[in-house]
Amino acid sequence: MTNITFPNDFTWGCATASYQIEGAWNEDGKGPSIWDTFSHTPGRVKNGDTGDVACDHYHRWAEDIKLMTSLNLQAYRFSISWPRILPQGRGQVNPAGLDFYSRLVDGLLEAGITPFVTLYHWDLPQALQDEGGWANRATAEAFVEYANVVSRHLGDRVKHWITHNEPWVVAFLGNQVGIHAPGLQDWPTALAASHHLLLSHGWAVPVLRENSPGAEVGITLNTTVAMPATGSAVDYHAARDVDGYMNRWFMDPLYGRRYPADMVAAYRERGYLPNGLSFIRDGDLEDITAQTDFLGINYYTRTVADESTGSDDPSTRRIPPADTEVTDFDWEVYPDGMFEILCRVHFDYRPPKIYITENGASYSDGPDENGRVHDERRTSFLRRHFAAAHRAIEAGVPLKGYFVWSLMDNFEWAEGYSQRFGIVWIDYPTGQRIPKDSALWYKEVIAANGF
Ligand code: IFM
Repeated sequence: MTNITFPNDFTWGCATASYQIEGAWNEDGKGPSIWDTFSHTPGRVKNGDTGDVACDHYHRWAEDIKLMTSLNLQAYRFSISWPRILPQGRGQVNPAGLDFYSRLVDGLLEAGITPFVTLYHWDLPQALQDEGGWANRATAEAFVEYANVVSRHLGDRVKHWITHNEPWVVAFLGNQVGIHAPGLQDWPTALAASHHLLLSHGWAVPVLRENSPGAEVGITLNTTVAMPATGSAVDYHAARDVDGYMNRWFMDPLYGRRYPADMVAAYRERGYLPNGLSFIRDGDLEDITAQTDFLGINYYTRTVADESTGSDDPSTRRIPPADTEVTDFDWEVYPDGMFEILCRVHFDYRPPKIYITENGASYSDGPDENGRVHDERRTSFLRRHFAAAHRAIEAGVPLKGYFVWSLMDNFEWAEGYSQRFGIVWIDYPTGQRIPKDSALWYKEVIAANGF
């Protein structure tokens, strides 16, 4: 393979999320989140795992900054726990919560690591879920209050803000498929939630700009590359349906195209919109298109769609292609999809900048007798995805940075601790951190700005 060098201003980082690493679920005035409730409900999470302790990052954050420094990280993407700041979702502020993130931000800046802050990575205050969660328009208003409190406090030092992480997951895995908190299975609820998530993003953008002068503001979407399983017309339509469900339903309104007409028609026909689009009020679609500085793309795998499930529900249309390389999560390894999604987003929607805000893989390799973790499969995965991203840059995509998911093994939602995405191994009983071989390789990539 020839040498690959990234542009001089390219940013290399790692990403995490509050509920997945912090622990301290009920300390220092934090209120309960929907993930506390969900994980404490028997049968919801594999092995009964919870985020109560997780990686104990809440107490080990200083050690974790040293770890990042040792790996040459230039940027760190983390999320803020809303119920640590506003235990009831709105109203009374918890100063201890703000202080925690303030110390973290100061520590990062002292270490020369740029903080990228995600406001919402799924841990909604339970008090807001009790009032209807994201299906309730008032939750979007509460989000703006939360964004205001956080950015007034950190906006002098944080200059990269991400409003939401993966609103598709929040709306649909949480409210339609039901495998994530709050665990509902109701299409109308999920569709209303998706709208209020986007609306809250649009409303928060000007607030963040006001409180954080000169900051870059964006949103992160999980993306897939949807392909038909065969050349048949029905599989073509299945793939288009998956693309509409996961990609276009979010990207189109964000970039001023309103909700995709084919999906609105399909959802009406299937009875998912019994009250039509009544959750959209005058001005909402304009508000959602608030000008952003970047789009965050999370890319993991493609979706090969087929019609044989016989279902109208796009969430059931993924078939794992036979004989392909998969991760330990059974997700197909498809690096070309990185190139394809980056080019598609750039040429179709033209965000001013793009960051890969997540990419990585779950492999379970653990320490050998010498305490080393030889995760060659992860290194190979990353190398191929970095190369695909580089190809996209050469094709003209304004890709400005790459965040590996994840800095460390952590709580993988409904899968608990059974899936390990980290480039750093976590020994959960002791909390010990061991950089895997992929982390040591990544450190060299960052030093060389390529490989
Ligand atoms: O762990 C998650 C993360 O929270 C959001 N994006 C996908 C990752 C892997 O499933």
